[in-house]
Amino acid sequence: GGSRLRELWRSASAGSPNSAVACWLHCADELTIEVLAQLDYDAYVMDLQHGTADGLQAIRQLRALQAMSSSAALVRLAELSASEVGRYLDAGFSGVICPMVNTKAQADALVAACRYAPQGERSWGPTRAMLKERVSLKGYAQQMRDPRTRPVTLAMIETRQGLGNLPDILTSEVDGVFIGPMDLSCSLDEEGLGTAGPKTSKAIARIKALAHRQGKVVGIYVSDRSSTEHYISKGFQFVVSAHDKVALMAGAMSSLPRTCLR
Ligand code: 3PY
Ligand code: MG
Repeated sequence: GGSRLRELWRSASAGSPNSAVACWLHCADELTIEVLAQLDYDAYVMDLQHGTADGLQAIRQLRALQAMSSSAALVRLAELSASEVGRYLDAGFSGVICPMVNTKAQADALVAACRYAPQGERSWGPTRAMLKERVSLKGYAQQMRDPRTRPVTLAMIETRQGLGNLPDILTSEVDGVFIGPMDLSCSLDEEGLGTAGPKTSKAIARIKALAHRQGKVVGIYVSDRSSTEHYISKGFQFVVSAHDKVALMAGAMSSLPRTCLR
């Protein structure tokens, strides 16, 4: 799972940033993820902030994915909550994306929630994760300490405050930052939502430059091929390119008889 992302990132070189291409799930449904699993994205993200799944359903989707695929399964949390982080890691998710990380203290709390003492504050109880990995208690504890196999942590930078505190946030031990262009453009009071506006695109370039200077992974959320290719070519290592909801609509529209096109 998560180690697949880390291997990809580790094998990156100057000419080849080895970007992970990810698929985002808004729909709380197992079949949807089973269909999209066929395309073998590097990672699948279950969105507990804006999707329709609750925690139990996200775990059902995780099982469905893992039955068909060895891709990384991540959750986008509804909010920064150590108990939620623990619950999803215990279920076998290999990483977490935390929305609205605005301060270094929040980034530190995210990392602490993913690590056992003395490095962090995660409570012991990897109920399903251990079964999935087929490891002993000791083996699991080792995996969680090993920088190659421990959970992937991505802090979302999507507010003016997060942008202002970015140099500080980047001194935390998160693996990287993940840009939410919708909230970021809102927060910057941009004319239109998304990546295109001048303030937002400048902010995106700044986030990337600062994060890469600090040796962190940078990710971004887009939803079309040209933006995906653009950010891959710019060296972004985690690009969300597909969404179940968008894909479903595009697929249906592609077969709609012309007489029904509005
Ligand atoms: C944003 O663009 O604000 C996101 O959180 C992506 O879902
Ligand atoms: Mg957002």
